[in-house]
Amino acid sequence: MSFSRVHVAVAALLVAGATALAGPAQAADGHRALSRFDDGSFETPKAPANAFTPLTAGQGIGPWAVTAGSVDLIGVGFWQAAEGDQSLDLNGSGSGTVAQSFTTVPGTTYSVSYALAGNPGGGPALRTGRALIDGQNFQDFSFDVTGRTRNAMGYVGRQFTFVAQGASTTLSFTSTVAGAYGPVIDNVQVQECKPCCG
Ligand SMILES: [Ca+2]
Repeated sequence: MSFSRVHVAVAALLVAGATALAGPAQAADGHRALSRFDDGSFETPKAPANAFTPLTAGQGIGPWAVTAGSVDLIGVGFWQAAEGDQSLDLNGSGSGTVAQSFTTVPGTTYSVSYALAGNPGGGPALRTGRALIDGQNFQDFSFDVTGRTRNAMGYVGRQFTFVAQGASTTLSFTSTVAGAYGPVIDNVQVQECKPCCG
């Protein structure tokens, strides 16, 4: 009987010890786990085929949030996507902004790349916008839709780098053109630079 009790007590101590060992390892990380950058291709949720879902500030697009104005999530078949089926018009009824926060390692350099085009349906030829990191402007972009169609969007690649300041970084894309025809983005990728990138 007494042996059995000791045995149970030792087992309990071992479990407690294992928990204590696991605890400091997690705490030493210094921050709670945040999500990784995700769905830069705007594939979720699904917008209706051959149409689009209008979204306004306060609404989400999977891991993205619409943080200002309005945008349109473009469904499969409405126009060419750069990757997958869907893409994002940064203008809904007017200019809009989307943002996503994700885990970063402070002091580490990251590369952001994305595909850029413009809504060819109307409006001024030049579609302009900005990519921001933690609210700071990191890249102005523009796209001329002259000669472009829904079946020939003419996506171009854009890229920039940033050094993470904190354990979480917020990437935003905002339109700086008025009206309902905005810059179109797709295939946003964030990658840690090892050891450097261009
Ligand atoms: Ca896509």
